[in-house]
Amino acid sequence: MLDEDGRTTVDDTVENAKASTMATTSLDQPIDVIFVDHEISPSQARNLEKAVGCQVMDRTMVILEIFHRNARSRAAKAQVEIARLGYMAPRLREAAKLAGPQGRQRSGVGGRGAGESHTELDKRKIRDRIAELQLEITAMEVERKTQRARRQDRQGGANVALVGYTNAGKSTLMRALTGSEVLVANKLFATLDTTVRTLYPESVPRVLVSDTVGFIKNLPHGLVASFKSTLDEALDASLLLHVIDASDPGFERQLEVTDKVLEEIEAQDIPRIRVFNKIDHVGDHGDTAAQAEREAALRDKYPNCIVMSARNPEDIAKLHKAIVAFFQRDLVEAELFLPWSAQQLRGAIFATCEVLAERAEEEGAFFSVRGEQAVLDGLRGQIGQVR
Ligand SMILES: Nc1nc2c(ncn2[C@@H]2O[C@H](COP(=O)(O)OP(=O)(O)O)[C@@H](O)[C@H]2O)c(=O)[nH]1
Ligand SMILES: [Mg+2]
Repeated sequence: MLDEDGRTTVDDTVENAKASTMATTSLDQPIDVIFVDHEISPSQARNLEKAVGCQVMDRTMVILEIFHRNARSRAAKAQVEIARLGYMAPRLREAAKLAGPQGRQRSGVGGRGAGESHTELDKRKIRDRIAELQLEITAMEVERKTQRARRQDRQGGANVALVGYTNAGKSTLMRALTGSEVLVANKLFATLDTTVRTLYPESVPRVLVSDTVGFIKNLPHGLVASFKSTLDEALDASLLLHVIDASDPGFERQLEVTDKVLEEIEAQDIPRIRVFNKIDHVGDHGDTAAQAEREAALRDKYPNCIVMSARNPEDIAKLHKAIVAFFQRDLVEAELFLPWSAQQLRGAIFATCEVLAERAEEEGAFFSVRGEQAVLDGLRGQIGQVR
């Protein structure tokens, strides 16, 4: 097949696509979209779409879509929009070119200046919008730095973010750590974003876990900025779980890339636990000797790391424990006395502290608890007032 400029293009892809269309059609399952794991030119995409009769998405577009779904902060959203506009601009031109002089597609809004084609107008609009977004981002960056400093001062919020290469097992761990049944059951009512959930079983303090978009190799150049901005939430975490696929032959390189990006987004000072996942997948299936060897090497090289398999419930429990231990490192143990007249505060004690033991006496109940110093002081104050 030739594209508009007469160059040979995606012959094989089209033939394969046609073949797969037919194969799938015979199964009575129409194809909605074809993904091409490569960057393709706008004209290639058009030609492919014409040939196979369904939507075609290339690698960049799929990645953009993922970023779009993962962008949470205003800055991240703006950054992703810039990348999308940059991606769209040449494609609008292409659409207009292919539609021909009469059948120009209406792809913009608003009136058109004298002698200006829709495409030129769209191009100008896109440029203006990008400039506008860029200004917004600069302003937001300043604001963000202040907010972050304030958040760190407050020290509040036990947040842990899962970061690492794509396919390392982040989402699997996220589900395991937060309880998938709970998830499904809660979905309709969940006010939290789909990628932020509570650590389950719940702990004191309550820990929020967030999944992040995975790192990938061959990230298209134009997407670097938006990728980094989708990692914003990692910046707000007080603990990072850096998940690494220990069974991937290239895991050390992936680990370095992740470390480097974390440094670039200024997350290098956030406490971090390295989680070497998929240990069950090292060597041939069930080759426990190879697994033990890899585990020993990892422990040697990365002190304090966790070596595990997301498929092993005991390992998940261990990881859960390590997370809770991290957030409980500043907790103090104390004894609270709650007179019978102040029993309405019982719920508050259970909600804010870990209750180690409870003992009833004549005048009231004694609680052995573990909690944050400030919380304990607050409870004592409240009890004192009721008395
Ligand atoms: N064998 C094995 N496979 C795993 C493990 N953890 C995750 N996987 C698989 O690895 C693939 C990628 O996992 P996913 O959680 O989507 O990775 P993410 O891209 O980091 O979110 C999935 O097919 C998982 O089932 C593990 O500990 N052992
Ligand atoms: Mg994932």
